[in-house]
Amino acid sequence: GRLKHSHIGIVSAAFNKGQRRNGVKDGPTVIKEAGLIKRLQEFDLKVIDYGTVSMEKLERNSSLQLGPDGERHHDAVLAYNRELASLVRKVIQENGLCLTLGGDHSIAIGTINGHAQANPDHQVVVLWVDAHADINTGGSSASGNMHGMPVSHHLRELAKDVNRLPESWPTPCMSGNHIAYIGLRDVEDCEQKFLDDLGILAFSMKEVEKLGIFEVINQCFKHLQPSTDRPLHLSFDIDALDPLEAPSTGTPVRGGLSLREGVSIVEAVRETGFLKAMDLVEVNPELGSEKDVKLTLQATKTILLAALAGRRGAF
Ligand code: 5AB
Ligand code: MN
Ligand code: MN
Ligand code: MN
Repeated sequence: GRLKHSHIGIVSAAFNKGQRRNGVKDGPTVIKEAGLIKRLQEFDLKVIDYGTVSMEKLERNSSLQLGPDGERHHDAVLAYNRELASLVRKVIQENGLCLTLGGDHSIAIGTINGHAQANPDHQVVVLWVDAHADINTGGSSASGNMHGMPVSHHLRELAKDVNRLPESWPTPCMSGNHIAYIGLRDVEDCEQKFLDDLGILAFSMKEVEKLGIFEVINQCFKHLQPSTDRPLHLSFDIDALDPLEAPSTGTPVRGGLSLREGVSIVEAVRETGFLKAMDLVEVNPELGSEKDVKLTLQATKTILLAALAGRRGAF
């Protein structure tokens, strides 16, 4: 049945090797220091902090290993995500809902895989809220940064284009009709071709502007059909929001979602009753001024409070 979200497990994915800026690994710490857990507890949520999946084990071998198609830190990114996936699986099994704080967006390789592991008999469906499509393969990517590639790792249709660990991890767990996007405005030509060829439902800022945010949200849910048999995964990249709302992020793109539109999306996600995993990624407290960081953390907390407690209001 519908989840009441009375229990939430939080995982900190302090990871930065999916892109080139160090500070994004401190996202989980600053979000938690901003009082997230206490605030959620005030709304009668049972919150368990599962701690941090750290990069330390990987750091011994931190030399830049390129994957077969030039993916930067390829094996480190996948090894980290394999460990993250096990924890996310456990947290979903124990609490029914896992919030993962990133870290860069490559951590969605692990969180979605872990979500699928926790629901082996069901089809996980994904709502991806982002300025970017993050569907590059090693071969299509110009940057080599794996935070631009997590989606391709999960798609059966792109299976042969993705380079995996020797044990062939991660196994693809969904098809193009199991993901929908909101907020896109910086999509590369190769990525647009993947979206078109796979018939993926994607609402760019242009469609948000034209249709309005509620029509966009409704069409996403009509398509994804979240249910007991189709648990919902929300992957929220803070750069989906306009940089005026959330400036402290590595790849800001102007002309984004207002905070109000972001809140409307996550409120609707919560109201489905089928949210089982959420990622909040790409907050980088080393970027911008003190004021920028503060704004970004306020926006992040507003999104999380609305998504998990169904509340608006000041922190
Ligand atoms: B993010 C770009 N498409 O592949 C690439 O922030 C940007 O997780 C990726 O959405 C942005 O490098 C990744 C140019
Ligand atoms: Mn992005
Ligand atoms: Mn992203
Ligand atoms: Mn980014």
